[in-house]
Amino acid sequence: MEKKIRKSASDAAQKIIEWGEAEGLQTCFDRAQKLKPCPIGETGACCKNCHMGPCRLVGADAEEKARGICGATLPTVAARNMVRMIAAGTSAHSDHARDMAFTLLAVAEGEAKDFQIKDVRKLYKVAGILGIEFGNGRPVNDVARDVAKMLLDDFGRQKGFINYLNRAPGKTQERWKKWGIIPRSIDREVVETLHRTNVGVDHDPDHLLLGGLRCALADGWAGSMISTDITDILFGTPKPVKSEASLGIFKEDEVNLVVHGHEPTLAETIVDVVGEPEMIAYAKSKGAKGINLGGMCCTANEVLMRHGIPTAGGFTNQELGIMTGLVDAISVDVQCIMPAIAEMASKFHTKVITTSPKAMMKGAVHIEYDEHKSKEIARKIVKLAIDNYPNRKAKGSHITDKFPVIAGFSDEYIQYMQGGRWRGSYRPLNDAIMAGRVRGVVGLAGCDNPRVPSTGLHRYLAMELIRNDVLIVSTGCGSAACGTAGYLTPEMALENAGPGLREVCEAIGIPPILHLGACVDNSRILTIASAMAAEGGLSDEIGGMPAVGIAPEWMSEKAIAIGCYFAASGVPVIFGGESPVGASKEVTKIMTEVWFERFKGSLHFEPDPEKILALALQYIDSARGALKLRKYEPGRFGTERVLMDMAARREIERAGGKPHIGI
Ligand code: NFS
Repeated sequence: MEKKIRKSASDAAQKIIEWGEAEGLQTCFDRAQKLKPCPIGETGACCKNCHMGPCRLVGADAEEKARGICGATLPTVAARNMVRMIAAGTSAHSDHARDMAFTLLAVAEGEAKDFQIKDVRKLYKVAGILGIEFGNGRPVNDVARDVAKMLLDDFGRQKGFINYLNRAPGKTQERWKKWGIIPRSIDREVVETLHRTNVGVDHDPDHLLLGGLRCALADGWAGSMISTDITDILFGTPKPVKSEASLGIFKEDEVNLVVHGHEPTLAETIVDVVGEPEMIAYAKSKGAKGINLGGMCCTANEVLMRHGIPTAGGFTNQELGIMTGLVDAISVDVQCIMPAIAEMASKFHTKVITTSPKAMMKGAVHIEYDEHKSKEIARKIVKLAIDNYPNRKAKGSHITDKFPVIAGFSDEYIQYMQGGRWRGSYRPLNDAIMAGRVRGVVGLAGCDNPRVPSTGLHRYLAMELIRNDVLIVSTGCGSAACGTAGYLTPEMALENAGPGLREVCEAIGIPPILHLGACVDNSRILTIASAMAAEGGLSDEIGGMPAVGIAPEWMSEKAIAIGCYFAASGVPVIFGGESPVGASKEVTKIMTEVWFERFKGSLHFEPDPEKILALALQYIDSARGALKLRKYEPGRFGTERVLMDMAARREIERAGGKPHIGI
């Protein structure tokens, strides 16, 4: 009998996938099976930057001997491919940030009447960082206008450096200065990176990659950080909230509207509008009991973090959500929206609504968003979903299981939890790391991917890391993967964390996996790492901390930009899957060994999840050794107990926790 291979580690997702197979519906999982990656392009050996090619630099001694028609070597081609990904990823996060800055400006100038500054404290914090006058009777909107304008300078400045440079520890900045990678502004770095990869410009792989790091730093310390800060200012800095995660969040007797994509502004307004009595009455007039709002991907993370709106999951769940037959409308903005959803929606009653002037889709209804009339547009979208409710057909794979989730951790709240409003700090966490109660910290981030049993690598690593007393901070679809597995609860610490980590989680009152938000909120990790460096007792720069970044199922160019800004900031980063530059030994060496020497950070690609775990722990332990911290000893703290009994282990394996790679 043919062995059935799981396509998703989530039971809910797997059920829908199997239902879809029986119905003859094609999803990304089927396409991933049929469409094998081109082995030349997959490893970075294909150059199509001009039309003399595409040139494929292959062969046993390709590293030394292969040449493109212009004479480009394999390391040059691989490095160019890599930095193009960085530029594309940076442009995505940062263009999102640009819109946030324009929204803040519109609010400050009284032109976006549906929004107010919700978090004045955060506004003042940012104003303080930027050296903008605040308090003493200065109107809040004046401060907000100056903040917006100053942050907008980070996009087009020609000379100088980004505003937030000084938020990084001094030693980290010195490394950037030494290697010439302090970013001037976002647009300039993206343009220069693309220029350098044009035919006949920059040919030195190391130099190309340094340019890429400069661009990536503009993504992390400008684009993404700006987005996080302005979103907090406008909509509130997250505090822990309770919610749910699963494809089972949709309700049979209510209008189900999904917000999907990355930008929070319209979604925030939709959160307001679905609560309006007239809207609820309108939904009831169509036979529904109410309106149920859910999220997907990072727009979901934004409204989950601030309002506890449930999430249906990450990237690979989007078609599956429609296949429940319960989604009346899905409103999308930008990024990570599969073109496939329009086709899938056409087989159900679901309406797909595009809202960004930058992103349209055949088969979708376009209702263009404009922050100047946000509520009017949000009401149109909600009404469209309500009007579509009576068109629901019986067809669909209804799922009912769902998991509780605690989300909403920010740097500010984590500090608060470690000492209250006036004495918030990272002292308790730093002390716990120094003592070996907490072995280290891992940022578990990045996409979920249909080329592996989707979300399975996140689950496996999350479980194994906390068992090994490693505290996890998670973002993006990494968080969604943990949430839809039921891992984002404090009980996880009690049931599965190593004894030291469990003690610390109980003392501080945090779960062992902290959901920090969307992918742009990886910038929160930079802020936290800088604060931990300033707190003392560990490393005095980000580099050298017992900390690692892992993106086991990455697929987006944005993930590459994130991985590179962490590497340049001093964090060893491990990505899953085949290396997109694996064809070149030289480029691989630069990104691992050379970057580590210069920045104490690196970027590895490792398809085997057990090796990812081993490498992460090795980095953490060697950082502990270099810092002369107490040697980590498993089980030294807390009461001796069996960390995971056989039943728990079987449960994880059944859920795809120990996945086989490839399908
Ligand atoms: Ni990040 Fe968030 Fe998810 Fe990957 Fe896409 S939604 S921005 S890119 S797929 S984690």
